Amino acid sequence: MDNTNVQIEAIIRHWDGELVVTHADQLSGAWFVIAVHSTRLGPGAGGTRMRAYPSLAAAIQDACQLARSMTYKFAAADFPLGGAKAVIALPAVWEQRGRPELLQRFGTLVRRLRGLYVTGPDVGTSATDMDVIGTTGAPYVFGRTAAAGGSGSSAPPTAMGVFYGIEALVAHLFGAPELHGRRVLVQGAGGVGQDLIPRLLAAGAEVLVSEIDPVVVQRLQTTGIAIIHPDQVSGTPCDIFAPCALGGVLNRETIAQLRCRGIAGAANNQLATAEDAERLRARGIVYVPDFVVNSGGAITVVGVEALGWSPAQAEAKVRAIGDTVRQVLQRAEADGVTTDAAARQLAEQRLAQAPTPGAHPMVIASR
Ligand code: PPY
Repeated sequence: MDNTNVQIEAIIRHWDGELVVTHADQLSGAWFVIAVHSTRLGPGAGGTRMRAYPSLAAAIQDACQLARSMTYKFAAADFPLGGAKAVIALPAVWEQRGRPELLQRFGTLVRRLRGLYVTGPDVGTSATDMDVIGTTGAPYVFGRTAAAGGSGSSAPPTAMGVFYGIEALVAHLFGAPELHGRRVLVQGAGGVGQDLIPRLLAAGAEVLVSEIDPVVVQRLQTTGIAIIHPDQVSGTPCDIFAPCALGGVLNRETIAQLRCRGIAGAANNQLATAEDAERLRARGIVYVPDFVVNSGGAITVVGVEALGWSPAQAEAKVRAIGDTVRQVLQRAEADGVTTDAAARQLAEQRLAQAPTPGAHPMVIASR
């Protein structure tokens, strides 16, 4: 058997999830990968990430790891969904022109799973893309635009949850939640980052931003916000570091360089390895687990679109993320464990009380 098969076998065998669906999209050369990690608390839910990967194995690995985080995210938020994730792994050469048809073919695959997996936006997909996926994938598609009957982008409620999480972190570190005069470094001014920045500024924080897209950097420069070169992020002194770009940013090298007191941001899978939680603790840096603080978007769009939440109810649930952060930080301190371990313990307690995988009725559907 060649090396690729060995890799794929190892990834799936060593993963603790329930199911991986792979589909070769012949017309585009893309792969569709849907990883359902857990259906203990409800249907597997998670956004669709769309980008190029070096290999199919890398795409499967990303989907599996992100799906596991979704399980913990919904469990920590006490929300009735399981964890899953989809990846549309684009070929190296690809025509944007074929995007709508590609998304529609992906939607067909989602619908054929009959609610075992429900989707939403992630890195590389937007509310507009959800509209297109929804033409074939409804009712298993969340986060469509308001015009298409959805609740719109999940970025603003995600940013709101991260903001409450930062306030709780600041209160834990400094004794009061006020952000006035606190220096916050936001890595990534994409969907969530660009919504978080004005919230932080309005609260009186000093905001530094790092961004790799030159077009976005140019736009930020006109606002007068301090721009940090992407290579300088870990070494820049700040009170709070808010990773809002891609995962893996907290690793052996960056943790050694960090000059922040605490970390809370929206990116999924910020820790490169499980040991990095201990490395942060050893350095006295308080890390708010990503899956605790970045659930605002997912719970809002599904809460509003499937559970009939009012905007006020959704806001209250997002505000409660701050309470969960406080609880996790206190528990970690009291038990002398990492914040990551404390948060996982909280999520695992909820999972342990739930029925066995597959026992849950698959009834989540968007309006
Ligand atoms: C995430 O929070 O990382 C998501 O994947 C977002 C999401 C998940 C499920 C439905 C809508 C949005």
